[in-house]
Amino acid sequence: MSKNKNSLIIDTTNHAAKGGLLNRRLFLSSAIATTAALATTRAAHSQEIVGEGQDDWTLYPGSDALEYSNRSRFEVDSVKRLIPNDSQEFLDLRLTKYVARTPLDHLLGTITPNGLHFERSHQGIPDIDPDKHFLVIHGKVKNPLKFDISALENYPTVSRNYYMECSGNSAVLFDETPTDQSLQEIHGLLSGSEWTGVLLSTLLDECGISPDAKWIIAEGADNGMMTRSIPLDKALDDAMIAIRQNGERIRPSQGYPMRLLNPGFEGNTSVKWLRSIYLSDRPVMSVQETAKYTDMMPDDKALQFTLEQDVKSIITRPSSAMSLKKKGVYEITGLAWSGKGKIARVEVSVDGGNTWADTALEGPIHSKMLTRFRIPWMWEGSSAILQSRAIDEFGRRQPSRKELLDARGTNGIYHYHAIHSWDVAPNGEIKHVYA
Ligand SMILES: Nc1nc2c(c(=O)[nH]1)N[C@H]1C(S)=C(S)[C@@H](COP(=O)(O)O)O[C@H]1N2
Ligand SMILES: [Mo]
Repeated sequence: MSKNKNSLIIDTTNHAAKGGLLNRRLFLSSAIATTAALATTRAAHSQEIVGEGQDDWTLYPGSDALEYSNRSRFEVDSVKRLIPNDSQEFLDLRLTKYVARTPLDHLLGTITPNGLHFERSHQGIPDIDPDKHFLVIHGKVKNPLKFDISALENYPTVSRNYYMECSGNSAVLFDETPTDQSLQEIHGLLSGSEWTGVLLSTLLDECGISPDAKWIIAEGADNGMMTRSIPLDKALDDAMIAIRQNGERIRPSQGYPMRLLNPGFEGNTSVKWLRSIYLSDRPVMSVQETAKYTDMMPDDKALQFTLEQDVKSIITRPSSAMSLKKKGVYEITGLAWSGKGKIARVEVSVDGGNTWADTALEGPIHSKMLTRFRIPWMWEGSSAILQSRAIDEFGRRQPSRKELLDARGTNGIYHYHAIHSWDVAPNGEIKHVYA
């Protein structure tokens, strides 16, 4: 047995990269669980926990069951942030001013609780009676059909884990000066769920697709009638009409009673409160795919229909929402995702990108879903720059900020997916920087 328990950490064979990054398997081994240094960041000894000064909840009977249960009243910090936008553009377009962001720093695992799913509803959330709502599939089909919610539930359903990300997520990072916004404000237009519904291919099969159909045009039943054109290939691949999210009926803010879900595509294409799918030989060129949601290039031309999202990752802990109180071993953890498929690898650097170490990925790894990565880090109390970079199963690698801006310039606002940097100061404070 080891004479000095700390030797395990200090032993250079366990160092995976410069700056104190340790082998990703260390947390899994029982050896590290007994390591003294860990006590600095892990729970105190159990006798101290059961000690005096605690209210004794065993003395009184608890409250009774509810028909629909709530989370603990102490969970006040884990809330969406409503970030108002009062700009003239928003007023002119009658856009609702709030964009609600997921508290990524409060979450572990990969599923976002329904009440914390990020939310963007351009013209507000309609109050739809499911008995009066239906979906029509028409246009270039042999057999136009109409489906209400109970008809949909009679088809074979699938349940799959997918992330959803607004293409405007992280857009503030196109700015020249680094923002002082938090993790939630910068990256919170991102969530992950188990979605249950009917594959669109099943319904299209029933309608019979005309040979000259190339696009589907999806329309919502909200005040703005959100309309997007999606290539037929996607509709026949993994697009689904989602009716449930994490087991319960999707919520009004997520498109109750049914929404289109295009896994791995920019969030805007997943039309909520879906009421019509029209098959066409061409895209409809709606405002959402001409004036909006196009990628401005440095030469002032714009790329259109850049629907599939790229590979991306972010460190959620430690992050701007906290500061490191003392030296010791911390777990660096975060999320990685790719609009094309599965995450193959995530690396972390704590020295500003000079050296990188492989992280442990938590399985099962789902295609087009958030994947959690983690790696232990021995923080010695000096300044550090924390970064993560993801690679997907097709070898697509997350670019540096410089690589992204060299290719795309700074005229755009969508699809920012470069490596993100957190600066850790010697006093333990954490803020966003460009590195
Ligand atoms: N009908 C309709 N669908 C919509 C929207 C909308 O305003 N109306 N917003 C879109 C945008 S911009 C995004 S990012 C996603 C957000 O989905 P969520 O609110 O469920 O997170 O829905 C998309 N679908
Ligand atoms: Mo969006």
